[in-house]
Amino acid sequence: MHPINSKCVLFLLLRLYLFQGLVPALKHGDWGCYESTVLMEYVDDISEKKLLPQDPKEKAHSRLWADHISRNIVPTFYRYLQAQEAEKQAEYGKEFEKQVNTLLEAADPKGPFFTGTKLSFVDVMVAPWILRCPRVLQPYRGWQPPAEDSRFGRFIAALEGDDSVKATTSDDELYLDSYERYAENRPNTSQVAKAINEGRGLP
Ligand SMILES: N[C@@H](CCC(=O)N[C@@H](CS)C(=O)NCC(=O)O)C(=O)O
Repeated sequence: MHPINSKCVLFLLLRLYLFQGLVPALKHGDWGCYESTVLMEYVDDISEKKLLPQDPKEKAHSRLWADHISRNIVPTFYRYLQAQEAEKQAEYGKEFEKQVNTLLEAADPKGPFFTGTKLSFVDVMVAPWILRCPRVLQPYRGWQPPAEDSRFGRFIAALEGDDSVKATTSDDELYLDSYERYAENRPNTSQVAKAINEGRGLP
C-alpha cells in the first residue's frame, strides 16, 4: 500500500474507533486496530513469549473459551452491576457465578491458571473481570469471595499474585470511582451500559 494511503487508512480506523469512544485501541507504528481479543492475538503473534498454546487444538480450545468470556462473562458482569432491584441483582449474581464456573470447568483441573501453572491467553482475557469481583462487585453488590481452597478461590489468588497482573492493576479507589455510575445505572453513562439496558449485545 502507498504510504500516504496507509496513513489515511490508519487515521480513519482510529477516528472511527475514537468516534465510537471505546477502548482498547492500539496504534503500532503506522498501523492501528481495536477489539480486545483481536489485539490480544496480534500482541501474541509479535511476541517471543507466547500466551496462546502452540498446538492447534489447544489453541482452538483457548480461543473458544476467550469467546465465552466476551459472549457470557462480560455481559453478565454488567447486568449484575447495573441491576437496581434486589431480585434482579440476586438473579444476575448467580448467572455471573455460573458463567465463571463454566469457564473454570473447562480449565486445567489443577490450575491454578486456565492451562496449568503459567498465566495464559484466557487468564489475561478474564483477569480484568475477576479482579473487579472484590474491587467492584463486592462493595456495590455484596459479592462474596469463594472458599480459598476452591478452584475459583485458587484462581483468584493466582491472578492477584501474578507480577504482570499486579503491574497493570489500578488502585481500589479508581475502580470504585469508575464503576459507581454503572452501579447506580445512571443514564447516558456509556455505550456498554446503554446496550445492557436495551437488551442488546455489547458493542
Ligand atoms: N468489544 C470491545 C468492547 C470494548 C469496551 O466495552 N470497552 C469499554 C471499556 S472496558 C468502553 O470503552 N466503554 C466506554 C463506553 O461504554 O462508552 C472490545 O472487546 O474491545
